[in-house]
Amino acid sequence: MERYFFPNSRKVYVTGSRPDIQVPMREIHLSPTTNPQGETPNEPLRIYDTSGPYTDPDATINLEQGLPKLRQQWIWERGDVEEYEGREVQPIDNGFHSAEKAELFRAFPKANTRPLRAKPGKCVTQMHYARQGIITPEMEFIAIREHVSPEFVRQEVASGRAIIPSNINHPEAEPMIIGKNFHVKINANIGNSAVTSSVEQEVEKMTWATLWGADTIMDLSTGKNIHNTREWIIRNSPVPVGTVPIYQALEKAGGDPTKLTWEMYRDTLIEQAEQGVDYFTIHAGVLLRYIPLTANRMTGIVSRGGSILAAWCLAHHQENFLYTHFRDICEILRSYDISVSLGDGLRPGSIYDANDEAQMAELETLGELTKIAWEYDVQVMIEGPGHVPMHKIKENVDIQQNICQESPFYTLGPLTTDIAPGYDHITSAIGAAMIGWYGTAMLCYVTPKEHLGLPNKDDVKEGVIAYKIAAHAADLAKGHPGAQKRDDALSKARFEFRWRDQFNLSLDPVRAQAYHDETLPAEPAKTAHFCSMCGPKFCSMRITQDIREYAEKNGLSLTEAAEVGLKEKAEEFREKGSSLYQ
Ligand code: IRN
Ligand code: FE2
Repeated sequence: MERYFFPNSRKVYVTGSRPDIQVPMREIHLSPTTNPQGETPNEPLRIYDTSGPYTDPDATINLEQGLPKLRQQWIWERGDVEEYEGREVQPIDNGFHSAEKAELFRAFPKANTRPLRAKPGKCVTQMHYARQGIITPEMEFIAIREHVSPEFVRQEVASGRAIIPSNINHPEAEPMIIGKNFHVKINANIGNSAVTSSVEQEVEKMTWATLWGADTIMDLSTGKNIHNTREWIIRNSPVPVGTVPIYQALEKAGGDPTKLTWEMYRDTLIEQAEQGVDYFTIHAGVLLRYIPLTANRMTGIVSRGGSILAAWCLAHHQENFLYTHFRDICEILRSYDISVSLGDGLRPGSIYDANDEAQMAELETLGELTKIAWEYDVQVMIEGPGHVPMHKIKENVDIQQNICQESPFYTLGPLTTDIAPGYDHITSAIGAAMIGWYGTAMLCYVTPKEHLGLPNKDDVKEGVIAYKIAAHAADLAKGHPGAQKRDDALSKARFEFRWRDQFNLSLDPVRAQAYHDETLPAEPAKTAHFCSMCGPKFCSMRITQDIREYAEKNGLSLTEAAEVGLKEKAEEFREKGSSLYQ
């Protein structure tokens, strides 16, 4: 596979209290500042890095092997897990008749390794350990990543304010945390209809999304090859993987929601649990009595999962089986440490429907389910909208935080207007930045293809970058310690005309340089004290530097220089008399 490396960057690992805690970071190297006195070096900058071993030139990547199982030892050490037979791996029904296509969807070579689960009567969730006062290696890893103390991480997880999605069957993932007192995270959805892509392409979408900064990915594949595609993705993913299990259950029901059963769903949960899915979106708050509340909406039910469950509830005139079986679900989740992301099946799908009764009714139920999950030490986050105009965003967070007792909020955008199909990464990044600032812990990206079609590679990148901007803007506004370092380093490089450093410190160095080179491709332009935007005469930064140099040459501070300047001007005026005004 093709690998990408960021310019002037080096992968570094910070070692924790034990040698197998190796926290990855990207170190960006900068050129020195030059001035008449000589050169002053600029410290390299270390940034949070989600890209995994793919950006480490020393790491060998073999997709057939999967990534190294960095958490394996930690999981075994706790003494709470056992290996077991697991489910029989399903026969591969790839739905294709040609051998060539079948090869594209072949099973992962190591799919038959035995899965882990909690020993009888044990709970293996990070929340469980946190509540017992235990700081796990995962927590310490995160503390180093987030520049906080391990004890702080433990407290946040114990209280339910933060979650560490970390299935014991996904030991390849680098631990990360989702909670309002940590960096705002972003999720990228990948995987879709299996007809249009192969497993290699799906794996590549995952590595591509994490390269640009996705903190988690969700595999939303539908179609007949879900199991295999997911196996390839999980084995090679350095970030937690989420899914919406009702999608696969629906495949098992032949695509007919009314044929779904609890047993089908439960088996799907276990199948995915054994593969290592780190969090499940579960639409357990779509209650039968809430469905009529959507009748007068502009856009009805827009959640895929929500609509499937509404169809089932109405057809059987029974309560949502995810709700009635929620305790059974928690029993499963706690034996693998899968976090639950309580789905917003009734989220508004238009500005018109924002913050309506159906949405708020479901949220009440999600609050109730949060408490139940916590009884089982299951880690929980809450999904939120959707489409919401700016003035109605804040109350979403306030109400969620209140009803769901500060459990992490995870929102889709929200889109702040409906009028820009083709640009919904922008309409939604505006909402995402705001909602992140108000306390949302993770932002689910939206690509430019939203409402229009399946995102391609470029769309995935556009979406991830738009959301990186939103998340980082939120971190700054929240005063997250250290968040501003990168801004300051970039601004300084910009002011000092260290063009290459400006590119390299940016979220997309390739684009930054390409845009610069479009008009000034020559090498000397990389140190020139202007760019083609204002030209040499009108560069404000250059003029500012001239002012500073003028002051320095005359041995003055800027304030003194301003005073001297004023005096000179005043004298000039006096000499010329009133002639200036005639
Ligand atoms: C996030 C917040 N609200 C919804 N999401 C995401 O939307 C969810 O995590 C999943 O990735 C995607 C599709 O959800 P529905 O349409 O099945 O609800
Ligand atoms: Fe939408």
